[in-house]
Amino acid sequence: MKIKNLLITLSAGVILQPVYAQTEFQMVQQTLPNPDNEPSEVFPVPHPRQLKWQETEFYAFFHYGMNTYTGLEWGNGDEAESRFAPTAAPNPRQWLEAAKAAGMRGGIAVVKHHDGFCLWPTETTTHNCTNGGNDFARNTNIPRDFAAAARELDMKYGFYVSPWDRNSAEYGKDTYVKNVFMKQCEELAKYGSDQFEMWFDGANGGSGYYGGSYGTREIDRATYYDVPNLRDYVHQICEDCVMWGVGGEARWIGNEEGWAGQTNWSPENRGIAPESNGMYGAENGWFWLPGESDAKSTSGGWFWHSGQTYTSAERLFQMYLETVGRNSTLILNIPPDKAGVLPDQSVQVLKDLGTLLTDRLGTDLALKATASASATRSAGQSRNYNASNVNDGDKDTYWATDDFTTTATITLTWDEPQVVRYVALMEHIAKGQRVKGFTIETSADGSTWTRMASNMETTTIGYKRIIPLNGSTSSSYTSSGYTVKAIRINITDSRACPLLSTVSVY
Ligand code: FUL
Repeated sequence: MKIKNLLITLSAGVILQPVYAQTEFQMVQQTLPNPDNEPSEVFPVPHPRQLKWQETEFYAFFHYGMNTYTGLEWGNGDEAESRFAPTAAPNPRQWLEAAKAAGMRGGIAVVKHHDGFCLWPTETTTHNCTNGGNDFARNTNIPRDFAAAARELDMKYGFYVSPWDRNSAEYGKDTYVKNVFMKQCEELAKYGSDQFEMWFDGANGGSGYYGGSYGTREIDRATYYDVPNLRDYVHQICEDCVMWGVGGEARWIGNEEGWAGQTNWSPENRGIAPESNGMYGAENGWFWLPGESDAKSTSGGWFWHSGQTYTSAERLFQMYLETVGRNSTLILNIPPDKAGVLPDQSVQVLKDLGTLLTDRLGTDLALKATASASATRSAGQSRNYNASNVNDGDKDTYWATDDFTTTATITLTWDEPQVVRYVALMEHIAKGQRVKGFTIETSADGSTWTRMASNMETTTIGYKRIIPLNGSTSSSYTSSGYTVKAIRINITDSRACPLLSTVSVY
């Protein structure tokens, strides 16, 4: 009986007729709890913005600013604004074009280094380019021009803004964070809501000019920059912008030589809060804190210096294998010179690198192979987990095994023998990083197998792992390669059922 009917009946004072209990039927649509039989997540998992960020893989770092003109690496903060005097209008489009030719998908421009000099007309300080030494300086606006060029070239972009400010009189006080640093980040965020990364260096050497009161100012990096609010502040404007380093959404790989650990987990525990550095990550880490490797392509520092020499394309290719090929991103520094352009030698090296990448990792032979697996997860209503998902050219489909099946093999077979040198594997990391051990074998006849690269640590995969089949990242390209009919990947250990989105062969 409905309560309402009962009340009416009682309030009438008389029961006129028997009231029968009403049974109310409700249509319940029965849904299976997991109609697609999707594997559960293994935590921690990436935030969607971290996933998009990871796909940028390889991008440029452009250290340009006051130091380009003073020859320093860490300006003291007392440099007169007039010393910033480009000999031509700085040309971020030229920087990004060269980066694109190298196979990079984006770039980060340094717009404020530790000396506090800002390369945009900021309201937070007079120590900026509008007070520079000539008209080229006064008309400089790197965030504006860099963002515009990136969009034109279909590249991702972001900015390096140094938290440490050796020029500001406020540095070390709360007022600096509130009125200077946060505001600078906000100004920069407004140059484009489509930014992919903001770079917050952890360096704080203490000493500086600090508005004329030379001295040392220590801060507690874990709390001083009010990182939780900073993150919210920027994400309100730039939803997909990963806050690097001090920002706590991606970690420094722990060296500046361009290599990550062969075993490299994206889960990590906070080290020196709120950042964490590490070549290897932590299998049971609490946070998704993927690694980024920052490396130089020139001798002598991050900024341009006369007489600098250029790292060879071959060595840069090795760095690529040891970073992007080891579940890290690579941010490669290319410093613009006093004219605000990349020198010809830099442009040439980048072009050569692009050619190496295209020649060696540009044609995926797996796309014409047939994939099979020793175990395959049962399909759901609208998706399957077949082996063929690893070579269908679709990053969102993946091969999986049933829950609790943590070892399995996946085999690619060709009708005709292929000459191969590299295998690249990708996990479907949206559901967590899982694989802990694997081996790769090749077969010339489809029945006898030879283990490849057995000298390498074939442990983690993560977003991407590239294995040179000859076991060497430094002389990975052997002109003869290996002639094979089939390649077999054995997953030997995994935190939960393995999910592979892609197997590529080059
Ligand atoms: C370091 C800084 O101190 C260097 O000057 C440079 O910007 C590098 C990328 O990060 O920690």
